[in-house]
Amino acid sequence: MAGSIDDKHSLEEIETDSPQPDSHRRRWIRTLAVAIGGLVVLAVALGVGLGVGLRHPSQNRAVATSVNGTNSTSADGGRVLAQPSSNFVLKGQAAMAKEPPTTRHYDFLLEERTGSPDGFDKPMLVVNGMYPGPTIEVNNDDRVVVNVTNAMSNASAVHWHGLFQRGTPWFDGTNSVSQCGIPPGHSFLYNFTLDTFVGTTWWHSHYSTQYTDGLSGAFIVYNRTESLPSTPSVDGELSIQLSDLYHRFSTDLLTQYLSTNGMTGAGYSGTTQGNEPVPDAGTINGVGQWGNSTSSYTDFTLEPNSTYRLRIGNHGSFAASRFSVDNHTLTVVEADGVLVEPYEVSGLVVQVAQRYSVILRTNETAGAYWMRHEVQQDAFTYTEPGFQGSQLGVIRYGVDNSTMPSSALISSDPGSGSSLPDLDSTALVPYVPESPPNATFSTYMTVSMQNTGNNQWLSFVNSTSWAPLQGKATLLSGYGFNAVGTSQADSQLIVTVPDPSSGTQVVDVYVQNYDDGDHPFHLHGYKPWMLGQGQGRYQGQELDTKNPMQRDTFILPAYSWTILRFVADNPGMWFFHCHLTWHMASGLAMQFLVLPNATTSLLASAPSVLQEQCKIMRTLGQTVVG
Ligand SMILES: [Cu+2]
Repeated sequence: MAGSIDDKHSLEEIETDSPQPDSHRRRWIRTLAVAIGGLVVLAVALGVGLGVGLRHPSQNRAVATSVNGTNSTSADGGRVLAQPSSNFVLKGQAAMAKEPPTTRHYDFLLEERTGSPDGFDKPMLVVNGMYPGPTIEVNNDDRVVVNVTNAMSNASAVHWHGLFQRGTPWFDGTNSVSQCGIPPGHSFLYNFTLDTFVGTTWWHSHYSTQYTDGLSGAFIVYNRTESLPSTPSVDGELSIQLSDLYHRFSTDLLTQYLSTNGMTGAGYSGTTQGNEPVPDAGTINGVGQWGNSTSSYTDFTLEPNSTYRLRIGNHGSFAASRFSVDNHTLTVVEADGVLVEPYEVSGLVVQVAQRYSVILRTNETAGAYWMRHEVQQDAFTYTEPGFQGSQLGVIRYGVDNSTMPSSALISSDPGSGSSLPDLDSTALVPYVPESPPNATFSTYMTVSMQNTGNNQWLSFVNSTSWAPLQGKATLLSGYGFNAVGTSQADSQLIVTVPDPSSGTQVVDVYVQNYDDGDHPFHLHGYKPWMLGQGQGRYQGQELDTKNPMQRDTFILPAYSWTILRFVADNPGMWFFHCHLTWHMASGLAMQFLVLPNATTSLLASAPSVLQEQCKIMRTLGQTVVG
């Protein structure tokens, strides 16, 4: 990917509502032509998809589909396509702020294709033929409309991570919670506003382990009036998407992970049941290096003596990601959409599903530098043969766009050129101080992983190991609405936050992690304050109620307590779960039903396609694990 900063067209975006200035007309026509072409492909794929999905509607279809590319719906060999540079060279806040509020339309075609992000051919699930999928860039006062067409052989759902979905909880895109899955061959129209969310986030499939196979992309919400702390202006913005990479299809891995044999077998040693699948490699913006395939790198050619905002996300499934750029320090200015006091680091570890913005200044000697993604191995419990955790990309400036960094440095990280330590995420301070109100409602939960007999390991929140409903969704099927406190029917642990007699409920969540592993938990619909955390048990330790950090994704460390707080003013059914795909699929999830009366009122205006697709899913009888 040659990332010229002049190349800012977006092939995926069809802006129909805003007037097009003359200077943009040619670009717009080209975009429209591409869009029409895409719609033709989409229509063909939809037709094929309908055939694939509904040929045997009464047949019980297993989710573990073998995807080898031969059953692809595409007419171009079924390979993952090359990326437009606009997917990673962002329009940026300054340019976007000049555009009037508008409705931004996107078409997402979900397909099975063969890709080789690191040179190893593997079955993938991708949007519009690309891995990562299209980057969504919007202003905070825009409306977003995404028409998702499922041309895969399994159902799907697309989640917009970190967004609040205020007033539209059914567009949260969470299988078994906010919808029943988009059946194969069907489309679903997501239509939502951004509420108060601004910053860096991402979208991904929230159906079983599908995003592990490639269904993810960046989602940037620009704050029209934002000014970064200590950074008067930036000259460019880049998307940096980090991920671990598995060569095997995720449903195969999941089946083995949940089996009584576990991840054992040929080539593995020293494993025990319950150990999570270890990835083979990692990627930066969908490109990695593995085995003898070490010559492809994602790259950016930047302007010298300029300031860039790198919007970094870990879109992976299991491993944390360390990011650094040789000979450059990075200044952290945003975490999960929250501006933070500038924090200069040599590198930073991004936990699964977390995001950061860092400032990079191109003020070193003109040249090419490695950017590094070091796949963190802390949680690995066995050795994956051929594992390649050191992944590279290129940032260059003041030189031509073919200049490469020294190959001698590939295996010899020179560091940032400073003695600065890496980011300590617990030391982040919100740039705009805010103190949470006092709590009115408290709930307590434990997180653990248990051998449930015969070496079948499952994950538990309290005494419930979550499993997805089939052809039902908790929000749409009344789960928890008549409950007081906690309910756990059908493996759905739901805490119903009661409607307050007056004012708004403020919820404290006490979580005790009994497990020996760290878990990156994500709360949908909210961005809770992190009031406190510590080893062992909670015994009344003082909480941080003066400007605590707010995050939508945070680590629950091994053998620790964590206390979160959120103002329960967003009606809906909100998933709270470990973002490691293997753990979610083995049950590490619960739900908050917030404002049940207001949610019931809202549901009267939910689109009928939700219930229609639930009915189709019940007819298909498609079973899904996790
Ligand atoms: Cu976990």
